[in-house]
Amino acid sequence: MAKIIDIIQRESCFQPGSTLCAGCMESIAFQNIGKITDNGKKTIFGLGTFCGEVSTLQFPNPVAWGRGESTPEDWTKSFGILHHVFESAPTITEAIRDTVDVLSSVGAIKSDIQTISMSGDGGALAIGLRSLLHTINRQARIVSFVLVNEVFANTGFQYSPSASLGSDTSTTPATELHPGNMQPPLDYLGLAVNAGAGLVAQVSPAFPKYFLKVVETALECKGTAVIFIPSPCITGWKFADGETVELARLSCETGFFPCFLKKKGQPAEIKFVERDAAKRPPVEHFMGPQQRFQHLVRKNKETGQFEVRPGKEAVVEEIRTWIQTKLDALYRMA
Ligand SMILES: Cc1ncc(C[n+]2csc(CCOP(=O)(O)OP(=O)(O)O)c2C)c(N)n1
Ligand code: SF4
Repeated sequence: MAKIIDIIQRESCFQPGSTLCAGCMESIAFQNIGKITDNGKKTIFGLGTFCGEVSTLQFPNPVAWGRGESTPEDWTKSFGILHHVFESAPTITEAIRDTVDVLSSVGAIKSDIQTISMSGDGGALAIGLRSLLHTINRQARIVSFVLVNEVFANTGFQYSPSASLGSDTSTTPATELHPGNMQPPLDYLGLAVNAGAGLVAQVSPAFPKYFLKVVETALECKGTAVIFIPSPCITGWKFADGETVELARLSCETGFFPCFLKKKGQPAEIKFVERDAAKRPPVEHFMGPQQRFQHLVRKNKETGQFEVRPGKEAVVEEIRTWIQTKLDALYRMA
């Protein structure tokens, strides 16, 4: 594994010029992925339509992708990007992979190329779930990143299948009578494992060493590697400036988004979250700073602590049960 100190000095492929919201986790993730992939191999990305695409590729406005001044002739530094439809990033990246493999087999390409797809969770888990599952089933040698912000952000913060229980979205609004989204989130880690992925992981730049280790491992995977990146969305989740990374850390430690790694045929690894609820930070620590949960959790003016709103105990208990059930299932894979 490369050392963090060496990675920091590499060139990212994600540069100033995007219109992602200030404080968006996707920007942090892209900068990290950009540096990790600056490893002497050419990289081609296949992007679906999501915030990470519509806010970074606005031709003729500045395009945020690019590694310094490198041109396409600079084989190892430059990289390619192909934007395709919302739901098909894994499929189109698989096509790029196949093309690369054929060209390599006839000697037209001399050194290996890294092929990486990127989608939002709406693109990968709602309309594009078939694309993702079939790519896994075909064992395509790509790395597929899914940026999980729990909503269709760029089209108006509608519910997505990964939306947390109790979250207020534009299509599952929290009202006096209704506690927000009560559809249990899709078990996307289990789905990807059971579909036969070569590697399935959930990691966050909030844990940078582990993020680096997992992405480097995925780049070496012989089958499909799927990496989910929980992405606190400052505009949709409505939290204060400067809390993005802290919320990403808490999202793991409270069990909403456990860090997870499973290589095919090997036991899973669960990191930075305790199985025993009593040893985890309370869910209120993650929910409290976000307005999308303000109908369930409030700040106690006297103590300064976050607490469950009177009358909402049952909903929050359901959230705790969902987390425990999910963690138990992941630990069974360990
Ligand atoms: C077939 C199709 N349906 C709908 C759209 C409109 N659309 C573009 S992006 C998007 C939602 C993207 O959500 P997600 O993948 O979660 O990414 P995010 O915006 O949250 O980053 C939708 C509905 C589309 N481009 N194509
Ligand atoms: S809406 Fe959310 S995901 Fe989209 S750019 Fe803003 S913070 Fe990032």
